[in-house]
Amino acid sequence: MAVVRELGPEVSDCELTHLEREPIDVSLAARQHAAYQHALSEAGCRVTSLPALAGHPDAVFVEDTAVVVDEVAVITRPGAPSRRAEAAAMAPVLQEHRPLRFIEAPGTLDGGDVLVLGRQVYVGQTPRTNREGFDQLTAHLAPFGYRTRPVPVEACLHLKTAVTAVAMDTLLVNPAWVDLDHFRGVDVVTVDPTEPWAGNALWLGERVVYPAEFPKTAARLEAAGVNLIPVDAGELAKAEGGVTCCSLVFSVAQPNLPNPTPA
Ligand code: CIR
Repeated sequence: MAVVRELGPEVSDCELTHLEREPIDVSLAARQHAAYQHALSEAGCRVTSLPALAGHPDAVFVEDTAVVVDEVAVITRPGAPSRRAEAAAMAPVLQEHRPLRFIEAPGTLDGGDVLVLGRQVYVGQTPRTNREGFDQLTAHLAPFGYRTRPVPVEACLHLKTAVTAVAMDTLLVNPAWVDLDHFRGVDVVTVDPTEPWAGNALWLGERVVYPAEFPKTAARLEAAGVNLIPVDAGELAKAEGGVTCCSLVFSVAQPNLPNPTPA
């Protein structure tokens, strides 16, 4: 299942940390977001689309509001105060699928800083995610056998701006923004050095949703056997959002199928 949220006209007033503000073409961004949802469906996701959240310019970036694993959903407390209400709005949606846990003050944590690879959880140390947030996440996930590891991040917003999974045992990494030593024992594809923003890919099992804006890194991924679904993601990239940021993806039980007719 993939939960997304429609974007509203206020997206132009988004938080920005590393980029200069550029005008966002809201109607183009909405068309690209619709194509992104189509790509999620093509990859096998059932897409639940929530309405835009008025007064919250960054609410389209639902990834930051929760960390969902098979056993539990941890509702975050985003590092940007302007984004805190987005997490509260996600809680009732996820409550239908998982028991909930919460990051509480003074902890802060953005979902974009949390990379789950099997039972190993890498957590970015960024201005959005503090030590208390890391410790609370660790306490919520440890009972289910997850190990957390803090990872310093340089020069970009979130851990997953710099590193994401593209297969069960393969990471896509920009080594200029995160130290490869943290990922020893895992296969790594590095981004093309001329495409520093290319480290954010959305792994959905057999397919990987990936921005069309990074052809050189896409060629590296394809050479490594990764099956890409390209999407145009340029408009929301101006808001520092990538392809993982716009969805929360998790497994749900198959709906009950009718009993087979006895022979
Ligand atoms: C922000 O600064 O919070 C938004 N403009 C971008 C959030 C992107 N989310 C993500 O990388 N998970």
